[in-house]
Amino acid sequence: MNTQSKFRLNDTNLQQLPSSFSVPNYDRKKVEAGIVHVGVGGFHRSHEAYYTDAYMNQTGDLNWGICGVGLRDADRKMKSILEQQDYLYTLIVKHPNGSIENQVIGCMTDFLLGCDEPNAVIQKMADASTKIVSLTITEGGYNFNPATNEFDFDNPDVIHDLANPYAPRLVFGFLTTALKLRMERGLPPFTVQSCDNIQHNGDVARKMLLAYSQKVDFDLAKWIEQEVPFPNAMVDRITPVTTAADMEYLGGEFNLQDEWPVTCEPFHQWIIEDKFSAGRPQWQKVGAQFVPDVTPYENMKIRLLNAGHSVLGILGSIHGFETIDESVQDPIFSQFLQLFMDSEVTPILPAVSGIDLDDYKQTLLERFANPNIKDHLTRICSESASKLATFLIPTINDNLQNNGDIQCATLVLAAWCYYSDKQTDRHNKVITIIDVMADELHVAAAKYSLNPDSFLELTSIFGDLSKNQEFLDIYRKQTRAIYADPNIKKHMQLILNRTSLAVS
Ligand code: CS2
Repeated sequence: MNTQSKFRLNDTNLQQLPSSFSVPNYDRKKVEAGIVHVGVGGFHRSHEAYYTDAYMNQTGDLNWGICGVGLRDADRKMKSILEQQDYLYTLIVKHPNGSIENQVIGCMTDFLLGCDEPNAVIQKMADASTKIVSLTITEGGYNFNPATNEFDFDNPDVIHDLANPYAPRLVFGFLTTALKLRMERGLPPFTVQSCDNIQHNGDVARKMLLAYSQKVDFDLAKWIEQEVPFPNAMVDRITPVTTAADMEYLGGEFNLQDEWPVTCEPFHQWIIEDKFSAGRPQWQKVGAQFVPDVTPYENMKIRLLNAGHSVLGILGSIHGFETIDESVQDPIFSQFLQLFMDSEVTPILPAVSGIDLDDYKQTLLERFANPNIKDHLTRICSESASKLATFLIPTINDNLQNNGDIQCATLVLAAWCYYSDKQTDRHNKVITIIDVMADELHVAAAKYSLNPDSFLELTSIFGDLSKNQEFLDIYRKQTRAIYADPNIKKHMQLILNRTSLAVS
């Protein structure tokens, strides 16, 4: 343990870092912010900012710095830490063999807090130097009603934003006023680039922005419709929540005081539709891929990786596991995941050009097993209502239509009912559940003993599944079995036993 006093991460102290650290090789004072990014969390910092920093290191093109934006009070901490660190932070890349690469990311130039200075955010977006406004605002940030997929005008923040165009709360208020200013000033629009993990993320952003802007100004909405590109993208890099141990590691090993580093896996992937109104970084030089249509890549990633995470997450939580690597180390869990991917997802995925699905699935298992990425099931299971509705339930529906298998995916829903009802693992240990629908999920699931299908009545999640007899027969049998004995591995094993993958 190092006992010397620590030095803070900032521009001046970069030279004190050991040579094993990679640091920006470009002159940070010359970086211009061509990108405004809303939602600076771990994922933005391990993904888009990582690619942009790598791009600057490689090409010396300094026109694509990132001005971070947070909209809510909860973003104040990020702003204040990044400000103190000259907008630098450490990316701690953890390999499965235990080796660690530490990289200081330098492409962020500034950070604005929308709830304190909304006009500064609007003016920054409206400025001619801004070419791209990118977003990681989570599914909830898109403000659609999950039952109808339409923009939710009943949200009190939307009502507030319509009345206060220069002091909005939600991203659509900011984008609309900034684009209006650009239209009035005769400037080209910026590209709206969603980096959220939702299918057709660009199309969703577009639909929501058009709905909102139509209420503000019809001509503006027409202009947005015709001029603003919203490229869809598939984004991927497993980024667990930063822990105190990550900071202690930097302090203990290197005397470095970084108050909010990011830990992630080495793997990263970014597949983007090439539609940009005012230029873009040549991210392909550092591994991003530009394609005409991202749909098959998104489907593959969401249905295998994200759904796979939920399979391990829900079942693993009931078993009493805490992290993804711990779950996937268990042969029953890894074989169950493999069976889910092979027999329920692969048959319904269209071929993906340039990708060998067997390799992709093998790599997924290896990524999940990375023992140095302690990805907690609390993060994986957070917002399961929206995740399962988009990552898993469509797979069940597709299989029901194609006479495919639904045993594994249905077991996850049956287990999720038990999990939402009891909110404990099989040993009665309380599970932390983070979900905007947590109360509704609990209320619906807790009626199980009165009505075994009560959980399925949440139609904004399950759609019409409760009307499908084939699904119902399996779901009822599985829930009954789990309520009788929450030893979830037993039920997974039963499904495995019916296949050649049975654990001997
Ligand atoms: C995870 C994702 O919680 C989740 O939904 O599956 O955050 C996952 O780690 C990322 O999509 C990986 O790119």
